[in-house]
Amino acid sequence: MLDRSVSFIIGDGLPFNPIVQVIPNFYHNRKLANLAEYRVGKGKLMICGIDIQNDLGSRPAASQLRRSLESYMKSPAFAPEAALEVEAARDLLRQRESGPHSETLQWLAGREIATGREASCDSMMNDAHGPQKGNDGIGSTKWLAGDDAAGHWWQVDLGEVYTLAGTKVKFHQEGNFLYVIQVSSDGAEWHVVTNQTGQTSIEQERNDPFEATGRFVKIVYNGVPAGIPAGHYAFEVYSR
Ligand SMILES: [Ca+2]
Repeated sequence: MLDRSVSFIIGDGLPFNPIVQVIPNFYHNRKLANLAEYRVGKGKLMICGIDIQNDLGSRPAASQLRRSLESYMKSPAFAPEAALEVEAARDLLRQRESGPHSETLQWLAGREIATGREASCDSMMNDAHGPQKGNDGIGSTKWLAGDDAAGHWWQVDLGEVYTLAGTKVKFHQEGNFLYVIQVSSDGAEWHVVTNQTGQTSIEQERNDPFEATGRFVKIVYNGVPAGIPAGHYAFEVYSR
């Protein structure tokens, strides 16, 4: 459900007691909520950043959440304690349209365009862990570099130039992988769109939203945990 959600930044000075709080990453420590309730004037407001509108037939959890929320809001139990001024409530809802500021994961709802495309790399452990395993759409297969040196890269050719919204990588294990994501239109001139060389996360999956146009997308593993080769199960690229 959270893949199809947006988070609201609850600004300083506003009451913060959300029903669903989102824990941001280490570097963007902000108060985020996916679900929160407020009194606004004489009314009551439920703010939901999770998609409980679309494709409910194939998303039973979202469908159930909607039903539960609706029944909760009709019940006397729906009595928000925290109050918001009308203007503050408006600002909160406006964020959704303001793009990058809202740490939105909306881009993940875009089209995934890298699976099955031609992949290459500068190093691989063996044929069973070749570059194509990194974007074959199969969760159990992985690309692995041939050794545990830093600096190995993997890239995908999307076939044509796209407007890109972000990437999602699932490393072959948890660990503090340091990486840079680069984009190129011609495979020769590269632009850095995401720089994660200073981060401390050990999460196995990382989402990196960015705005760029390009045909080739490359991940360079600038740092790997001791004794662990670069590599990933999946590298996804999303277009707008
Ligand atoms: Ca795979």
